[in-house]
Amino acid sequence: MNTQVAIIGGGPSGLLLSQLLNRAGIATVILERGTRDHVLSRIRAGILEWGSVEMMREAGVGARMDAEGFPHDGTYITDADLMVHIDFLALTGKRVMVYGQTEVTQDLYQAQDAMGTTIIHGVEDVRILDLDGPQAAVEYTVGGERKRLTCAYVAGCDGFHGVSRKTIPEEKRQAFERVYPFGWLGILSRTPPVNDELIYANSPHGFALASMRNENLVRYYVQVPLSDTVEDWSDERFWAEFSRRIPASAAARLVTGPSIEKSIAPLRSFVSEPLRWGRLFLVGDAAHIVPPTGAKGLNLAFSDVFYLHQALISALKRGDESGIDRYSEVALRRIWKAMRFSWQMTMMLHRFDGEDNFAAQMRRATLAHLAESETARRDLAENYVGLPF
Ligand code: FAS
Ligand code: PHB
Repeated sequence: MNTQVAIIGGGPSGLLLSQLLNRAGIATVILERGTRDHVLSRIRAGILEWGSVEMMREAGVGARMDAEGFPHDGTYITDADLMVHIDFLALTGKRVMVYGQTEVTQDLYQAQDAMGTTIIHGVEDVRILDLDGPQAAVEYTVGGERKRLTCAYVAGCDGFHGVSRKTIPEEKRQAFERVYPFGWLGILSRTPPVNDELIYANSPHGFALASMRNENLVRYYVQVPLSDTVEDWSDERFWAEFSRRIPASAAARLVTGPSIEKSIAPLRSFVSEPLRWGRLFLVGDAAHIVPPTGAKGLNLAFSDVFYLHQALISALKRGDESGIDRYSEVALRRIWKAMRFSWQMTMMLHRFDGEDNFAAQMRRATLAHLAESETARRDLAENYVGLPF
């Protein structure tokens, strides 16, 4: 089989890239390890930067997002009972959209089906070959049969545990990493949100985040030690811990209920350079991971897609390879700024086991400055809503 762009991974980055390329008349094949149900069962991101919103609309998949998503003009950063409102709209003229990654992925799959693009699920043992030849090749097994797909370019959209990054020789890759000594325990519950906007809560007991999916479905998180498992956390224990970490005024409004999903995600900052190796281009979590404190993971994947789809269209439609030659350098410039913001938000809002009283004071002083300085609030706001592409 032959195509123009082989896309490894049918998550949000692979799907959006395929959608944008096919709308430009470029043929793709997506090779996805999991079933569609498995991909859609994962509960992940909840916030879209406005640049991501505009990409969804440009890709022709913004209708349900615009109908069912919730534009948010701000968020709260709290320290015990100190509540600092970050007014995105007043400070930057931009807002964000509350619309879950599950819905984004669902919308993209639906649009891809409508276009009749080729998505092959259940692939195993993917190998990426001939990256320095006149055309690349991808070999894979599906239904017990070994297959070979030739293509002009390969997009590695297969996430942190995928095969694409490891296809680049280890001695040619440089990794940058920070692993945090805690995770986030997240729940979904069919209850009304405790607040109209998100609350990022710092407290002496640790971090909590009050997010949402709609007016009767919340997504709440608490920071937990890496040694904890979901089994250690009954709903009762979660609600008690969550309510003592958010401000008392919010806790007084908290409506609790049974969790319908509960999971623990580890936190890490990670970047692998370069993003290109011959005819292979790394995209999204295949190249980088951010702690979810800055709501950047999904948005950074879309940022890579923004640059790569334009570069591939130029190369394949006009023979202009300048975009693909600069993809790694240009995408990494924005990746590192989001990496910094996500790290800074994580350091500002989490308690580290064994930290001394000076560290706790630095956190409190940072939040106190945020409360008093419009400049500090504008810096946070412009990073949160998304820096320009
Ligand atoms: P994905 O990992 O989503 O997709 C990669 C796809 O490739 C998967 O479908 C996988 O099955 C497939 N694949 C893997 N190996 C393959 C192979 N060898 N062959 C074929 N296919 C293969 N971001 C936020 O902004 N906010 C959050 O709250 C948040 N929470 C998260 C919680 C968890 C537990 C995780 C893991 C991530 C979270 N993220 C969050 C980040 C997340 O949203 C990612 O940034 C986003 O899924 C990135 O999308 P992709 O790059 O498409 O990678
Ligand atoms: C979520 O709703 O899942 C969410 C929102 C904001 C974050 C992280 C996760 O920073």
